[in-house]
Amino acid sequence: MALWLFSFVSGLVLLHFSIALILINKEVPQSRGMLYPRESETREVRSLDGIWNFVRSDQTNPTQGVREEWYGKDLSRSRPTIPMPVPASYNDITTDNLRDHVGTVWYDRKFFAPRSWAVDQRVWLRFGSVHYEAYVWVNGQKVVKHEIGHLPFEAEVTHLLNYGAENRITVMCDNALIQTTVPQGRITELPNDDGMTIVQSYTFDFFNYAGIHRSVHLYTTPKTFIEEVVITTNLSKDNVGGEVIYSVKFNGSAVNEADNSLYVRAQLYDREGKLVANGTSDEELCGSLQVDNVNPWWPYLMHPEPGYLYQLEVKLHASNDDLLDVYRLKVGVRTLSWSNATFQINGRPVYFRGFGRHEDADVRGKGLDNALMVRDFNLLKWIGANAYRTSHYPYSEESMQFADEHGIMIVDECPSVDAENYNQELLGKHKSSLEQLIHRDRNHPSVVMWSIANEPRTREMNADSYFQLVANLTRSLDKTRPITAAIATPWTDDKAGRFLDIISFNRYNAWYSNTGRLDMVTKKVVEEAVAWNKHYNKPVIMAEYGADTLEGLHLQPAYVWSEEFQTEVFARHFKAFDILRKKGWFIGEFVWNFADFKTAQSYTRVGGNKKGVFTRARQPKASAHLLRKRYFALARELDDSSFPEDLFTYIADMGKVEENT
Ligand code: GCB
Repeated sequence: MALWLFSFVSGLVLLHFSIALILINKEVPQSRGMLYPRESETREVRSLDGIWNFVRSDQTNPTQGVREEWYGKDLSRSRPTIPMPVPASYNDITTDNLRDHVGTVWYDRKFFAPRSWAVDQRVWLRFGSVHYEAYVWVNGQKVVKHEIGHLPFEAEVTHLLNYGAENRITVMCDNALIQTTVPQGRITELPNDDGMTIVQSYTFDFFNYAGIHRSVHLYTTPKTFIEEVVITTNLSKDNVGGEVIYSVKFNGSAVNEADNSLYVRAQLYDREGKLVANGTSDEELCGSLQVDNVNPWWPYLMHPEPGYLYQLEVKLHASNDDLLDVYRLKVGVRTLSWSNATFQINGRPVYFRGFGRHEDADVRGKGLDNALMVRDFNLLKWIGANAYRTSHYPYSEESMQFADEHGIMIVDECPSVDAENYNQELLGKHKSSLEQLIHRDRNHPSVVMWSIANEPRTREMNADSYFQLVANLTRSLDKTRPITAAIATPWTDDKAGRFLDIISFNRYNAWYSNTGRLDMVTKKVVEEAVAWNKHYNKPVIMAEYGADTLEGLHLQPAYVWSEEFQTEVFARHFKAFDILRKKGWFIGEFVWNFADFKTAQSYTRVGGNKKGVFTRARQPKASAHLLRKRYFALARELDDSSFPEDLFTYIADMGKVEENT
């Protein structure tokens, strides 16, 4: 149960934090299983998405439902329920103040488990993500608890289901953030017109949307099944020969007890479905496949055929050759390498042209929305971006698969944002969030870097030992990708950069500093990037820059909040980036933000953060057209790609831009 609930119930002070002087490196729990649910000849997948029943607890009595065992019967028998879509944030669905509810809410729904599932199978219940903390019951029995949003979790429910009959699933979700959650927040009790009330606050700049954010699935596996598949890939120097190295774990006893010698047959198919490599594993269920004339995975615009994916078919066999389980996944063959000046993919230097983003939309909040996801990828490609950072938490698995398919590189960020008051409990959860993230995303070719935090307070006491431990864990889990963090602390005070491979910095010249002064951007950006590079001798990325912009507001000469101002701010940065690119170690530019997004209420935010290049409804502001020209110009200069036909508007013969060669 969330710590704050206990504090609440026992009448202790709600504000909980501890300051540990010495941070100890404790083991984090290891994730298991959680392969993305996919059908195969041995597996069935059933979606539980739809309209669920929903109840909010009284803010002053958040544990009432647990004490009164609301999970023991239909929720509607304890409280009047309202309909609630899954997946979606619950906050913006109703017309009352559910938006600002703090504490627990409850969901339930019924489903049938077919009779056929009773025989020789295992059944798993999997959540793509629930924010922030989830407690799950099936038919009144406790199934699983998971803390930290934006990450999947699952549990076996074989023994809890009524087969050929109706079942009930109940979820309690708690959105409270305190000083030991990731991210951190505070709960305070404040006087209001009716007495006292509970208020949630946080320093990070996006709305703390909550609920069942991603799909809920039931899926079956055989009794003995493929539990994990880990892929790494290699390329020969000339990029002609490829290697896919796999390692498989199974769960369950072998078919007969004496039979411990299971094996895996791995087959690799190209895009046309042609078998290009196959092999049999060793006793450890590991092996490698050699691919001649390989099609490497390339980022968008770096190659005429970006995002090339093979399909790997993994078949688990008993020693008598019986087929036990089949799982298929997409594989991109690529290599990454980095030095103190460059970042390379398949031996070619990469320059990132990207965005910081949010999972955020009208009505559904942070709920998975396929229409929005496809639209966003269309816009990313229209604008010529080749990368984005999953600021400030892991994005949906579906979007990671899409990034693989479309050749969009991902800087994969864990949910730590604005970390402060470093303490042992926070460290444990922060490390666990990275462990879960890497476990989930390690096989995606699109993931090219781990971001271990956004804007941690890295001048604070303990920041050095804290980030050393976080970086060490990340490296121990994955040596194939570099580590970064988006830092806003001035380089003079920063204590975390030395543990990173790539320095990313966030800075808002002409916005938060020297507001409105377009003449105070270029030099400052150059000076700061140079200082970071000198200080740490590592490649540098500008991970955030931008300006809030109200769509349709036009002011000439440029004035803050106008479309002219955003465009000018970008152009002044582009100039700095071009000076920096010549230095050899400046490897990328990420605009803040892809689209406007919702934040907590504040007098600095008009309906949310408006630094989007696109509106919240995903329409371009003036800056989008400028950015598009820049990103395609960079792609042409660096990656030899050609301009889209509609990049420049015809003006007159003299104004016509040089023909696309
Ligand atoms: C930042 C944060 C981001 C904010 C942005 C802003 O530095 O990383 O979460 O939204 O600034 O617009 O203030």
